[in-house]
This record gives sequence, structure tokens and C-alpha cells, in this order.
Amino acid sequence: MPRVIRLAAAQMGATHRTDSRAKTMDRMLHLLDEASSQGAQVVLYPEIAFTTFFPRYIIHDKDELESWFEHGDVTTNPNTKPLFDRAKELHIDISVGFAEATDDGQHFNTCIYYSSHSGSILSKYRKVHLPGTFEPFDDPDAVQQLEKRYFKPGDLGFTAFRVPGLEKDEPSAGRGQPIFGMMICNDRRWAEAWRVLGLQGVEVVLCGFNTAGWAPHLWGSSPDQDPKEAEETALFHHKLVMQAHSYTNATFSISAARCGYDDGIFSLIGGSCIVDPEGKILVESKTIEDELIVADCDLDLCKQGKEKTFAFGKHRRVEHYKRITEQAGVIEPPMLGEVPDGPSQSSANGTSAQTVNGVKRKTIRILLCNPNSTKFMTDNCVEMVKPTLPPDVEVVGFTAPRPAPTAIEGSFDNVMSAAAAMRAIMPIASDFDAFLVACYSDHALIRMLREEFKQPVIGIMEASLFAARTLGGRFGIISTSARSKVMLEDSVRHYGFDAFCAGVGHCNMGVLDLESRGPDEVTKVMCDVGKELVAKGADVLTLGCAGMTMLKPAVEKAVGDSVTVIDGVLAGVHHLVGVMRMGGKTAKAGMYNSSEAGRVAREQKWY
Ligand code: CDT
Repeated sequence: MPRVIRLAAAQMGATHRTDSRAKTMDRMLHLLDEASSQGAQVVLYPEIAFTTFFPRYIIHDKDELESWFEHGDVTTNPNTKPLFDRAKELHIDISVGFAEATDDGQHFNTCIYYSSHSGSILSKYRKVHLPGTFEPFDDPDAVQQLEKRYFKPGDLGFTAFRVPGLEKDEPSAGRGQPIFGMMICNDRRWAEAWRVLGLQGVEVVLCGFNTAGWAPHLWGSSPDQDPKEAEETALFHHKLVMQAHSYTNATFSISAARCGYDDGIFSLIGGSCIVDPEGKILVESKTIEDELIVADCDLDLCKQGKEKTFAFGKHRRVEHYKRITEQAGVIEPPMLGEVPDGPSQSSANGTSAQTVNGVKRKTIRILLCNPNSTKFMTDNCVEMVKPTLPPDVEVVGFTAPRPAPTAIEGSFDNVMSAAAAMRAIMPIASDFDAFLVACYSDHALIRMLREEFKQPVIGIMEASLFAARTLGGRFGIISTSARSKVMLEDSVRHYGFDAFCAGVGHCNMGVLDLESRGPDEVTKVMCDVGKELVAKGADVLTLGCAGMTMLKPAVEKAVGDSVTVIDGVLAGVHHLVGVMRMGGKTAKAGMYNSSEAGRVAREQKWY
């Protein structure tokens, strides 16, 4: 037996700032009477239906602001009670949006489902996705959307609920009472909101909205965009999301607009519609005035999608969806350097290119990991090392994705960059034979990589110090800032090389100054610092930042032939090549034993 229910959207045209509540209530009652005369069983009203859409105004006066909110129980408060009384009298269920002030002083953008059957509120939803800004735009012509200022994000989740009293012959076909879900305006643009309802078997999604037709500070191409064209695009996006998400969750949906030109100037789109589970619009509004749309919806039509194409239990692969709940913002894939695809060459020791998964690659592939997010530094390092590579060795540059800091100048940057870099390296690590951490410090990423992988890992500071011990008696480090000098002195001690250190000098510059101040100024300072270190007894100098790589020849010239200058990137790459040729791998019997098993046991494998 079909489960047909008659659903309606009560679209509401312009509601001006100066309109009285009584006037707006009369319009709402009129729409309800019309719904009754058309036999509608459920009527959806828009978001913030009892007043104008006040979040477009900056309101400093506390009393005025509170006057836009509904306080206490909306079904008994005199401001709103008449709507619920009439719904009960007409035996029509209603869903309506309003600005909610709670007894304990919280404010939400809310809607409720009122059951005329029980004469009570069956379910409440508080808007989760609040669009716009907290602070108003400075531009006096901007259309403001200050929902983040006036409301807290909803705290009730997307909870589907059963609605009694709608079906003629309950309980019908053993499927139980209809399953409804609610969302408000901007929520409809988020697939996550729909899917959470879809996963509860929702059959009707209700969504009231106030969507600006022209708000160039918030969306659209530019303030010069033709307002009509902007409205058409806004309408297109509205229908797109209602249709697409109804289809992918095999549910009916109803949307009800507050539309028209509020205060004669603020454009809000219409486009109220009722969509079926195939994503087809059954009925849509034709005006931007008060208008009722009605459709008969056979909820059994949801079955096809729920049992075939979108049979979630059969087809969803939740193991691949973790990012959706664990990550809000975007983490881009790492920026990899160019992978040369020229003909394979034979190496000095007889090794040559090998084929992995049908892709030709060099025998030794080193991932040069720049843990900061400044790509030109990575590119400079790769460029500098390229001419020195044996034919079977390839160095691929990796730049940590945001939110890694653009420069690493202290412990905070160190840890934040290590976390961002490690998350991005984990999925690609197996493609590389060794890792070079291109930050001149005792960087956390070095130990993280050693713990998690067998491939050899070295940092450019460690590599410089090993080379310096091999090539001279005392070394000096040319570092960037005064703080870096102190940190590197500590690291030298940590690495156990302090007995061989003639000193650490600094250029009084930040990491990014090395680029922004220009090569002449930077070279001069670096050469001066280098000479001071030589005067203190250093016969080897190391460049204390990956960003100094390109200036090695200038420092060499300044200190003369008898002093050796070491760049950590070169030292690191060739150290790794040597270790690889020895068949070396990271030992796992001690401190570099991975703690992954423990994380899995604690359910903390979150990367
Ligand atoms: N009310 C609401 O959520 N409106 C937003 C537009 C905000 S930006 C102009 C919407 O998504 O329709």
C-alpha cells in the first residue's frame, strides 16, 4: 500500500524591518488556512519566519537585539502561539524557523516540528552551519550576514525523527511512521548534513531558508556582477543542492523561502520546491511573494534508492571517509618536485633505472623533505643538488602543506611543521628509499620518520656535522637569528659534537629574510659571520639554514681555499646515498621502534 502524504511549503515574501509581528503572523495564518483548504498535512515555513532576517543588521542595543528573538515556549508565547493554535485546530503539522533565546541566555537559529496530533513539539533542530562573519564588513554597501555574531552553532546534531498521525492506515506496510529530518538554509549546501540524516533512513528533509540574491562580499564573482545574474546563480545553487542531496540520500525534500526585497532593497531568492527521491522537482514556487506549494509524496518511492543505488550498508566504505569527521579545513597533497622521465642511465656501480608498477624510476629515490611550507626553498635545494647526483639517484622535493608554518624559527614552528609534514609524507613514504629533512636543526620530523619507517633518514644539520668532523678539526655554524644560534648550540651538544665546535655565529636575520633582503646584503653578512668563526679557529664552516644553500660559493670565496664550507643539503643527500649503497636501514631494536601498535590499540591512529 502506498504511503502518500500531502506536503506543503509556505513561502513568504518580503518581511521588512518595520513590519509588525501581528502583520507577519496574519500572513502565516493565511498560508496555513490555504494549506488546509488544499488538504496539506505538513506545512514548512521559512528560516526566522516570524520577523525579518535581522542578522543582516549590526545591532548594538541589547534590548533591540533580544526583541528579534523568541523567548520561552513558542507554542505558548503570545507572539507565536496563534500559529500553533491554528495548526492544531486544522490538524496540520507545521515546521517553522525562529531565532531562539534560551532561558539560560543562549541564542540559536532554530526550527521545530510541531505535531498537531499530539499538540506538542516533536523535534527541535538548531542550525549547525552558520554562514557569514562575526564582524560586519567595513564597506557601507555590503550585505551583511552576521549569524556568527548573533547565534551559537547548533548543539542538537542532525537527528531524524518519526512522525505519527500522517498516514491514513497506520501502521502502513510494516515500514513504520514517516521519518523526517530538519536543516536550516546554509546546512543544505553541506553533503555531510544530508548524509547524517540519510544514515537514519530519512524520508522527508525540511529546510527553511533566507538566501541573499546578491551579497558579493560573501559570494558571487564581484560587486559589479549583474544582480539578476547573481540571483539566477543563487537560485541555481539552491536547486542544485536540494535535488542532488535528495537523490543521493533517496529522500523527499521540501524547502521554503523567505524571499522578495526586504526593506525594498535586500534581495532574497524564491525557489521553494518539493523534490522527490530521484532528485526531480515535483513542484516549485513561481513568485517571490507569499505562496503555497503542495505535492503528494509517496514515501515508498524512497525505497528504490535506499535499497539499490544508495543501499548504504552494502556499498559505503567508511574506512575511507575518516577525513570527513577528523579534518575541517583543507590539507593539500604535498608539493612534489618534477620527477624526471628521461631514458634510464647506468650508474657507476652498474645499477640502472628499475621499473616499479610499470613506472620507470631510479634505483635510489630520496625525498627531500622541507618541513616548512615555502616551496622556493625546496626548489632551491633540489636545483643545487641536482648536478651532483649520480645517474641512478633521484631527489624529489617535498614541501610541507599548510598549516605548516612558512619558516621554522622556534620550537612551536618545529612541532607544527613536523606534524603537518608527517601527515602528508605517510601516504607517499613507500615510494622513497631515504629521507632528508631539510631544516637545519634537530628537527622533530627526523625522529618521527625514523620511528615510522625503515628507510634511512638524516637531517641537514646532522649531515653537516658528520661531514665537518670528517673534513676538519673545528667547525663553525653560520646561523640565521640570535635565537637560532642558541638553539643550534644546544643541538650541537645534543649530537655530541660540542668538543669540536669553534662557535655558532648568527646573521641577525629570520629565515625568510634570506630571500627578501636580497643576495648582496645576505651574502655580505654571512661572509662576515663566516670570517669571524674562522678567526675563532674554525677550519670548516657549515651553512645553518636550508635557505642559505645557494650562497655557498660566495662564502667559499670570502673565506678562501683553506677553509671548507659545507652545505647540509649536499652533505645529507650524499650521506644517504652512501648509506643506501651499504644496504643500511634504520635499526628498530631501540629508540626507533615504531609505537604504531600502541596507537592502534588505543584507537589513536588519527593521521
Ligand atoms: N540564511 C543563510 O544561511 N543564508 C546563506 C547565505 C549566506 S551568504 C550570503 C545560504 O547558504 O543560503
